[in-house]
Amino acid sequence: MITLHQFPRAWNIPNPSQFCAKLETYLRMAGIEYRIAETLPIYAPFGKLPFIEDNGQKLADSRVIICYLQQHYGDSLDGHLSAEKSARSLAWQRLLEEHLYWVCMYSRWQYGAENWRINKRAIFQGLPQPLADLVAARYRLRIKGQMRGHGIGRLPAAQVFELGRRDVAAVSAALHGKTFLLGDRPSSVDASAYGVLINLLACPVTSPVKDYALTQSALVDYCRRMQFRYFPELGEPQFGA
Ligand SMILES: N[C@@H](CCC(=O)N[C@@H](CS)C(=O)NCC(=O)O)C(=O)O
Repeated sequence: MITLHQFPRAWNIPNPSQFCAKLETYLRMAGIEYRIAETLPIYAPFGKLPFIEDNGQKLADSRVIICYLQQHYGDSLDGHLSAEKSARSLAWQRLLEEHLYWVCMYSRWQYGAENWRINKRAIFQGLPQPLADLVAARYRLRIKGQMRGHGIGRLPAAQVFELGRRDVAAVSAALHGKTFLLGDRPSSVDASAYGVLINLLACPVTSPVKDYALTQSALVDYCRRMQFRYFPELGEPQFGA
């Protein structure tokens, strides 16, 4: 059976990591059996979570893992997509994972002492003190360095959140009147969308982009729908701070 290595759960959502939440959602959407091993990125092949082990082989990066799963376990989710819908799927995935993701990271790791405290407690919950604080401080420097490298970490907060607000408005408009991001049937991009959006809406930090997202009923309803369908044991997501 596949072993999914990821952060421990937190906040009544699948995972405090957008990519771990995405991959576990994908596994459930595709009906693939797995077991969970809780860990930290230091133990991952490329220093990032999630990764999986299957038949003695370790695979990292949710995009690479999903391609592998599609090849080895069948592609029940994206087989019906037209070329045009597949192109849209890729574009949405990039917006969510390569841009809106970083806006959310900024609000957790760089924006406000209370947000950082909440984030730190969830991510490093498995470590004893004072190790947890030491490791968290090192990781915070590392993630801030990544955000500077991306560019978003160099901008004033107001600009970061305005950029994020535009992403959120775009996804909200695309979801309007639809059950899933590409229409009436679920596809793999819904795993990305739910992984990122549930971490924006139901992570108990505060930010202007989250305040805006909470006004978008299409997003709130979508996250609620996805959680009830794929993670019923978690119950109602706790939206808000
Ligand atoms: N492209 C990767 C991104 C994974 C990723 O960025 N994971 C974060 C957690 S959300 C991580 O482990 N970061 C630790 C680090 O960069 O040191 C994927 O799709 O899996």
